[in-house]
Amino acid sequence: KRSHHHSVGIIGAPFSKGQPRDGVEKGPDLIRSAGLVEKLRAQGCAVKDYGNVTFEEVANDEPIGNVKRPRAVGSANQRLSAAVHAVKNDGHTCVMLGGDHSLAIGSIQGHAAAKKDLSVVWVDAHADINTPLTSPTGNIHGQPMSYLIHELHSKIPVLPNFSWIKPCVSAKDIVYIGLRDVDPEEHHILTLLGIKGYSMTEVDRLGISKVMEETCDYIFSKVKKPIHLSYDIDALDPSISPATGTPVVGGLTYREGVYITEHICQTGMLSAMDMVEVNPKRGRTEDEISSTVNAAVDLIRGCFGKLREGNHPADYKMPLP
Ligand code: B3U
Ligand code: MN
Ligand code: MN
Repeated sequence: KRSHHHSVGIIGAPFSKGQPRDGVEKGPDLIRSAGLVEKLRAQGCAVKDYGNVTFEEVANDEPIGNVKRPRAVGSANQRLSAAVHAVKNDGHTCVMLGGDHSLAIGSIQGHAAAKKDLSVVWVDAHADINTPLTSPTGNIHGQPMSYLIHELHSKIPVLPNFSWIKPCVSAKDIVYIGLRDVDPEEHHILTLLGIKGYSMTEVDRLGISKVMEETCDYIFSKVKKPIHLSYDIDALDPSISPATGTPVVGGLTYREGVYITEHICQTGMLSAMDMVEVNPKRGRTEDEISSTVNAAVDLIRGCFGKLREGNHPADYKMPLP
């Protein structure tokens, strides 16, 4: 199915305080500089770029327990949530360019405010489901799912600037793909809540086409809910996307990564997506940076109808001799 008209709204979120490494706030402008908007238009999308969200400076953001920079993360996500909500109300599929993965809190919250009952496909080396009390690092980019899941609500302590967050996703509506670095506490949560996931072992066993077929059978088993695709660039193998904060060996190939986006596109149910954790300061060479950024662009293009055979008009006329 081609020539489907996608209407895309892009929001940049140049924010890095969900984790300790500088540079990830450069993600949105770098991904734009690689020609994202032009390339989406060239493949037939209508695109509106809403620019970057601006974030409040937060002074005296002392840790709460071991949770680092809670006030800045809470405030940034509240603004992002409003921006995503507005893009959805304008009728677009929302693309949020991060920034670190703590931004999924605001992105999913804003999406859920506009569309009741989402499913979430989380493509990542990590599960990002630590609670503030289980987190080994205190970095909120390793925790966003915990704030969003109904079933974990009673386990989440009150944090400053987090009181606006309302759990909006059910454990049964989540699928993980690409997992290969999961903390023991996270593994316990995933098992306890029966959350569906395909680690890299399952990707190897089944192949990515079967993983995607099963993923969609699972999320669409009752009703066809809108999909929130949260794509952490570290899901891909570091040989393709080395410029990221926490690379983990043994990741998705470029082709597996793109196949996920093509399959999600084919469902017709993609409603919002995140592309996060692109960090140019973590690339050791220009090639490492461009490989990572170009992969991010190609994954977004795959979500909006880019075909590897080329997007060709259906009415081509052969020249006659
Ligand atoms: N699970 C660890 C490590 C981590 C999570 N996400 C990333 N790293 N990128 C944590 O900090 O919660
Ligand atoms: Mn992540
Ligand atoms: Mn990750």
